[in-house]
Amino acid sequence: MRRAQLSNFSELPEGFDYFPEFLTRAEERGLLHTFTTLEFQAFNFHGYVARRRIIQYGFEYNFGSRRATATKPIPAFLQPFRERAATWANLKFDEIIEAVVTQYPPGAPIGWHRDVAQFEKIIGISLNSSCRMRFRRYRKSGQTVSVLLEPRSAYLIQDIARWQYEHSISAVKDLRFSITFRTERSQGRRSKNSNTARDSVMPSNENTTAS
Ligand SMILES: O=C(O)CCC(=O)C(=O)O
Repeated sequence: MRRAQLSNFSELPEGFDYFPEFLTRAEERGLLHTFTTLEFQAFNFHGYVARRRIIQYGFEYNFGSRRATATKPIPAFLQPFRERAATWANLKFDEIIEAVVTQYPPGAPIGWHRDVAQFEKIIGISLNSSCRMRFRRYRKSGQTVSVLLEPRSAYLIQDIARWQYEHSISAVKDLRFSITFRTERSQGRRSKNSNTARDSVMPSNENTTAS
């Protein structure tokens, strides 16, 4: 497994991993072309419409009902990357049950949040432009650390980085897309690093998360 040569990599929470050039340039071009055909939807968080737009496959999460329900299957164009992501994260292909493609127009951020508790591991792939992902302890004080996510790179968030930290992305300078793959969090396999009492369907900071 390759790791980013980043000066602050060692400061990032345990459970975060980074894979530069996870996609080839040709794969990135192909995906960006496919994305032009997708019908992205506004991300609506309790009536607040965020600037980023999304399309969800496999499962979709409803912030009103706080439930993830089955939706259209993960499409063929994402399958090779689902498989690659599963191999990198030591997962079986079908453990990845959800895929979200997100479009960030210039200026769009994603605010501080910990992903909803129905899901466990997160693998994110960045396309078209770079952005800065930040981490800080979830509902605790402490410093913020950040990592540059370059186009074609992937990151993995699991264990401590998944449950004891929240993350955000600063407003992007240029159009960015991401593919987020998530595994199911089974009741019987609750992470020892999670804190059930705090497994709310955050965002912990609704204003910035929905921005
Ligand atoms: O765009 C990304 O890479 C991050 C997405 C994210 O944090 C989320 O959808 O919860």
